Amino acid sequence: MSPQINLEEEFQAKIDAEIKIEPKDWMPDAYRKTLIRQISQHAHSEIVGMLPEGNWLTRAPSLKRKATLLAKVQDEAGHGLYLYSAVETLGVSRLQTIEDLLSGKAKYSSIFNYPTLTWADMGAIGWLVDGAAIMNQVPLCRTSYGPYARAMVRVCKEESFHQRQGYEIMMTLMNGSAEQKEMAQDAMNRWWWPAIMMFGPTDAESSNTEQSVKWKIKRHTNDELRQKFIDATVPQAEYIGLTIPDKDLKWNEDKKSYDFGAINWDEFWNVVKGNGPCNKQRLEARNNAHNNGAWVREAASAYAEKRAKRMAAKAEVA
Ligand code: BYC
Repeated sequence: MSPQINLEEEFQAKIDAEIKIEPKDWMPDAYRKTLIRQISQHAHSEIVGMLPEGNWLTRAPSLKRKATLLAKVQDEAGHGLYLYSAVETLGVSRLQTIEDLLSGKAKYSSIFNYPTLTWADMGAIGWLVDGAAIMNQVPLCRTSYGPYARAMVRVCKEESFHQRQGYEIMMTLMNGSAEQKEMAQDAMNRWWWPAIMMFGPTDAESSNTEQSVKWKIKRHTNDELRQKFIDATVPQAEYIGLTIPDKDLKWNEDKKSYDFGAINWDEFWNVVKGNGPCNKQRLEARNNAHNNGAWVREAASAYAEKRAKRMAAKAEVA
């Protein structure tokens, strides 16, 4: 048996025994590559995900709403930072990872390429988008790569607060005037299907799931998580009087879950390929933010250089 095969078998045995893989452990190149891809896409999603909600910070209907939304958007920035740190432990530089986003080479979640047209969209995003994120990310607290799993624990606690604040916005609107109810239903109509698509292509079309499940990077398939999300969310919608925009949605007593209508995969791939309603706007905003922050990076690295020289001179004197 070649030493490589031995290493791979030992690696898989560790995964099967639920032992976490740590940065300095041996890992197959493909495992490292998959993690770099998934964690960096996840980090980019958190950062780009600040934009649609950031759009409403100056127009929140009260000081309390503004403070809550501000805290949520800041949490997303924090999530991005933990995740960029986790990617760095795999041997890629943060700058390279960020450049891949800015050039359009790297993917980020399709959901953030839709516009936020009304205040109710803040409710729909918190409830549905963060709700979908929790469904996907709670199992990631047990993902096989240690730094990713540990980052996800705090992320999930915060996502849970985000989901509740979103649902509470929807509930308030549904207890309000006819116009407010209409606004909430309109947001539901626009965000439901994109939220369902967030889980990624069907298992039959998903190129990465089988191997990622074997490596316990993913604990569930895309379709399993999508179904769990639908089953959990339909009663929440019914409770506050919202209608799910899917005429084929129906409880299936045999499988004890909901059947649902066909997903528009052409729309999904179109958005993933960069042609969604806001893709260009999102990348432009990120590039502008990066360029406007150049002086901060220069100042910080000049200071670091100066400090290193001072320390070296001190060491010489001593
Ligand atoms: N959008 O083989 P598959 C958040 C790509 S942030 C765009 O199933 P995988 C939040 C996929 O990358 C939410 N692309 O892939 C933030 C792959 O292409 P590549 C983000 C998508 O990786 C702020 C191809 O399609 N969450 O929650 O096994 C405010 C085939 O797919 C999407 C995460 O990133 C998509 N929706 O499974 C509020 C969680 N779906 O890379 C909320 C971590 C698929 O081969 N990520 N693609 O060229 C994951 O769990 C997995 O990466 C996915 C996809 C389930 C997303």
